[in-house]
Amino acid sequence: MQWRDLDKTDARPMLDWLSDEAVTAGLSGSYTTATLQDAEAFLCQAREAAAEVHKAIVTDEGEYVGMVSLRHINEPEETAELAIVVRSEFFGRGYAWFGVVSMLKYAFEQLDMHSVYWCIKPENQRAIHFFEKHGFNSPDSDIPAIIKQRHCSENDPVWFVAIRGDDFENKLLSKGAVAGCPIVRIKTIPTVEAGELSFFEGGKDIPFDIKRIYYISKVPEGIRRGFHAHRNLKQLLFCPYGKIQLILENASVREEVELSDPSVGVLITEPTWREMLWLQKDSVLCVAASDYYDPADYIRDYAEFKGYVAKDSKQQTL
Ligand code: T46
Repeated sequence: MQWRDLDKTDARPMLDWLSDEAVTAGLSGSYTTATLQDAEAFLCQAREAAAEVHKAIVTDEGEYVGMVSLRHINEPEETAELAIVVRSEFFGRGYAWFGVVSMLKYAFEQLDMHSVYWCIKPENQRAIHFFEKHGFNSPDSDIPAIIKQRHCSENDPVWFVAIRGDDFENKLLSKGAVAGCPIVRIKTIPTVEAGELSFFEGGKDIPFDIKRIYYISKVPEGIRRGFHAHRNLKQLLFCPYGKIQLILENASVREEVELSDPSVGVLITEPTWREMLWLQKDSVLCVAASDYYDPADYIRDYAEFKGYVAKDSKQQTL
């Protein structure tokens, strides 16, 4: 996934989301009557607007996915407002997160902003859940009056903020666990101007002896794998190259984490449903496992998994 400046050829795919209720229902303003000329006029204006930055989010193949913007860039106050929109066929594939992270980095690193704000209509639960899941929130009282004022016609918007210096990419990592699976730092030794070396030792750095190592490579972007749990197998998963989203579910929660740092891994030692989404082509998923390959250890049926972990957690509470 990539971003680039807006281009006039974006008008047609833009019209796609402008006429898509699944996207526009969550936005303020009415777009149902927008025409190709409106989209072209917007692109023309957006490229020239002062105090605004707009970027197109595109696939590695160059297909237009959506748009991310910084508006009301206030240099003296070092504040700006963020907006993002993604075509519905790209929902749940990591593009929104990519757009948000890229634009926040741009705001803090290139434009020297201090705070970036955005608000979501309360009925847009999908977007609210998305930002909360990534660790963002903000009490209403933290929002500067001038920014709130611009949204006074909206009913009780839910506010979010990112502050310069926030480790927003790793907010979830700082939680320490995903669906009960610990997120672990893998020992890593930097060598001056020659990269870094990471290592872990079975039984010492991870709570099991390693009987098997496997890795998954050459996966195109957007592909999902996994969709199973293990009864007994314990594993450490890490991504030495690229970016992979790991979706984990235990008896009570379903959570996700992005693996992109070679010195971060996720330890799965309890029966946990897993799905892996390749956010970047050619990313590599490496796994150190506590046992030899055994097809009988897999639970590949989701309903069976839910029954299996429900029984397990009932036993633990008895
Ligand atoms: C897991 C996630 C993270 C073997 O023959 N030996 C092996 O050690 C493994 C791991 C797989 N295989 C065979 C079984 C299938 O015919 O390789 C084929 C692909 O395996 P699968 O569809 O299970 O791959 P993923 O990516 O869905 O899941 C894998 C692991 O299997 C699983 O244990 O936790 O990665």
